[in-house]
Amino acid sequence: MQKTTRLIIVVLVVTVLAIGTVALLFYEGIIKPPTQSSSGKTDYFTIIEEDPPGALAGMNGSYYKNAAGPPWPVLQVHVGDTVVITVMNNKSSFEPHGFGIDYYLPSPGLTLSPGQSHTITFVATEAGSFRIYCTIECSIHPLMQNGELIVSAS
Ligand SMILES: [Cu+2]
Repeated sequence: MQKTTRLIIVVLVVTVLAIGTVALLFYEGIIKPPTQSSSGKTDYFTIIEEDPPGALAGMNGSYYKNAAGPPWPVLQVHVGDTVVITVMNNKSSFEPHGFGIDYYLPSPGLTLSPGQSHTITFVATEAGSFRIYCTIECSIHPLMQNGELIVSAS
């Protein structure tokens, strides 16, 4: 075999392996495709969940709000924004809590043990009001059903 032919074969093999590796990393979710934000804006939120008597009991203190009153917590974004929400079940909690958002993170959503946190990222593609709620039966469940994500049409 000629030297040039051997070199071409080596280059081809290395190229195929490199493409295969990148494809595998995408497939395994290690490399993520860029999120399609059309507004170029990113909105960051933190939701703390915990049991009473913590100051933020429920979701960001929803335990202390009237369950029939206005929604709490309320997250406001615009269509096209990238939304980054970090949800944490405070380590002072004695039980798991859940987290869901109608349409964007439907039930079963997230389940977080005491001390666990999780960050979700999505693009707000759909305008409207979406309920934010706990997805698992916890001891203060009714007081964690009335959050709201408001996605305004730009
Ligand atoms: Cu619950």
